[in-house]
Amino acid sequence: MIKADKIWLDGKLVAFEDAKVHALTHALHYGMGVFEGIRAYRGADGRPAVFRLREHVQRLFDSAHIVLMEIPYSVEQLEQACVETLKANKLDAGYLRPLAFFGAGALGVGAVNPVQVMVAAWPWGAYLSEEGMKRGIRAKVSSFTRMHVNVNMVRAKISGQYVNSFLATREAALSGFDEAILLDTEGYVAEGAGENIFIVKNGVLQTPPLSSPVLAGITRDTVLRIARDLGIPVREEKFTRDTMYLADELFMTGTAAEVTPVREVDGRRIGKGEPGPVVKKVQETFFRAVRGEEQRYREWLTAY
Ligand code: PPE
Repeated sequence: MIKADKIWLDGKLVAFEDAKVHALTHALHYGMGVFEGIRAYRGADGRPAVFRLREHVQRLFDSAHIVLMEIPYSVEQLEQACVETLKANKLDAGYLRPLAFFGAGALGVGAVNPVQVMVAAWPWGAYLSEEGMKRGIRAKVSSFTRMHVNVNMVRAKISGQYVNSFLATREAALSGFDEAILLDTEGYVAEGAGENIFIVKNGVLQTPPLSSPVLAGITRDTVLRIARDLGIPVREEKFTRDTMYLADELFMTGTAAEVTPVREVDGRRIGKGEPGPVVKKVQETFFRAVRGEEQRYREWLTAY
C-alpha cells in the first residue's frame, strides 16, 4: 500500500489515516471523478521542481468542465495544494495524484453532489520497470478497443473511463506482456492503456493525431516539442497495427511511464529489438529537461 504522511483533502492537509470518504460517495458508484498524474523531479542542482504543473492543473479543470463539475478552488489554489503536499511529505521527487469527485449526498446517476478534492503524493519509480526503461518493454495489442470519441470524452481524464484501460492492462499482464496497446473503433492504433504511442520510420516520428481517441498527453506534447527542437521530422497522423510491426522504433509516453521504449509487439520484434537512436535521444533530452539541465525547457518547471 502507498504510504504518505499527509494527504490534502478538501482544503487542508490531513494525516494519511484520516484521508477517508463516505461509502455513498457518488464517484465510487459511477466513476465520476477527474484526475491527474503529475511528476516532481529533483533537479541536477539539487532543487526539486514540478514538471508542467500549470498544464496538468489546467487539464484537471478542463476535465471537470467536460463532466459539468465545478471545482470549488482556483487553478492557483490547486497548484499550491500540489506543492504543499510534496513539501508536507518531504518529497524532493515523486508522483502527485489530484482527484476531484462527486462526494456523498444523493445516489442515482444524475445526482449532483458536493465536489470533493484530494491531492496525494508518493515516490514512484519507473512505471513499466527500470529494465523496461533501459531495454524496452513487450506490448500486446488489446482485444479491448479504445472507445469511440462520443463514448469516452477523450479530452478528459475521467476515473470511470479507466475501466477500459484496466481491462486492457490486466489482459496484457495475464498474457505475459508488460503493457497493452489499444486500437480505435476503425482499427487504427490509438494509445497505450496509460500512455500515448509513437513510432519512428526512416527517421520520421509519428503519433496518432488528437482527433483520434487519445488523451492529449502532456508528455506527448513535451516529446513533440523536443523532437522538433532536435530537428526530427514529426507527423501527427493515424497508422495501422502492421505499420507498428514494421516500425524502426516504437515508444510510449506518459507522466508515469515517462519515455519508455517498446521492443516487441504481439511477438514481433520492433526494429533491432532494442531501443533505437531516436528514442534514446528523446529519452535523454526528456530527463535532462525534467531535471532542469536544458535552459530552453526551464519554463516547464515549478521549483519548490
Ligand atoms: N493516455 C492515457 C490513457 C493515460 O492514462 C495517460 C496518462 C496518457 C495517455 C499520457 O498523458 P500524460 O501523463 O499527460 O503524458 N496516464 C496517467 C495514469 C497512469 C496510472 O496508472 O494511473 C499518468 O501517466 O500519470
